[in-house]
Amino acid sequence: MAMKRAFGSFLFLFALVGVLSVSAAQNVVSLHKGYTLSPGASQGYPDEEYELTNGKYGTPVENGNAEYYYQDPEYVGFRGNEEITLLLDLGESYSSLWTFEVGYLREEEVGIHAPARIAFYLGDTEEGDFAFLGELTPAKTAEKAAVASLNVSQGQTARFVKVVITPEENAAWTFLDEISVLQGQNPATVSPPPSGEDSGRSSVPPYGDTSAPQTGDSNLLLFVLLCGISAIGTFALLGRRRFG
Ligand SMILES: [Ca+2]
Repeated sequence: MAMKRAFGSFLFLFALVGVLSVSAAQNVVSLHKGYTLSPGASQGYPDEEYELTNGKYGTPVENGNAEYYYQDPEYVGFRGNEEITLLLDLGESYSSLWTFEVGYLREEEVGIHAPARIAFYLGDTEEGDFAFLGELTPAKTAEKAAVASLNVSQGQTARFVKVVITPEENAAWTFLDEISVLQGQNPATVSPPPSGEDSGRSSVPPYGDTSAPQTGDSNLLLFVLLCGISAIGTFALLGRRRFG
């Protein structure tokens, strides 16, 4: 019996450590950092107090019988199809940067289109050279609000991140709600939690074609395995309490 208890406790602790290390695998280093936008946001849908790095995402706003995301002031709107450049200053140089994300809206009934392309560049100084990191073609998912993620195959080091967003040719508007740079362990070797703590949004990958390799199904397998071990450990402990 004592052996069984010890085994149950071991499994529980093992699973707990696994789950904790998964959630601590990546850290959002862009949170509340400053940036410049060129061109600036539209006056009707302005960027107040660095909304694109505040960790918050837009949610639907009720309007009569309909719900529209674009009416949430969390969105920053850009009119027309002019290229948008965001230059993010992380404040200091960070290493082990693995994931680069842009939250965007696709609400075509009101003229808001998903970006045609999103490209990322890294630099050490604001005025210096920027090296091309990768490019995404955001997918037209069923969900209106989505996050395009670039996972790179080598951890990067940089202080400045330049994000160039190319609107669709016929887009009247482009709406963005968050730009994130994540630091930590290679997400290809550690499973992400099922949903982000900050976003409250599904992490179903919205990405289409990308020049950087994507992570494989092994992440999901690892996560399911950890959940299974956690369940077994919990049941073992419960059994111990009930019958021990
Ligand atoms: Ca935001």
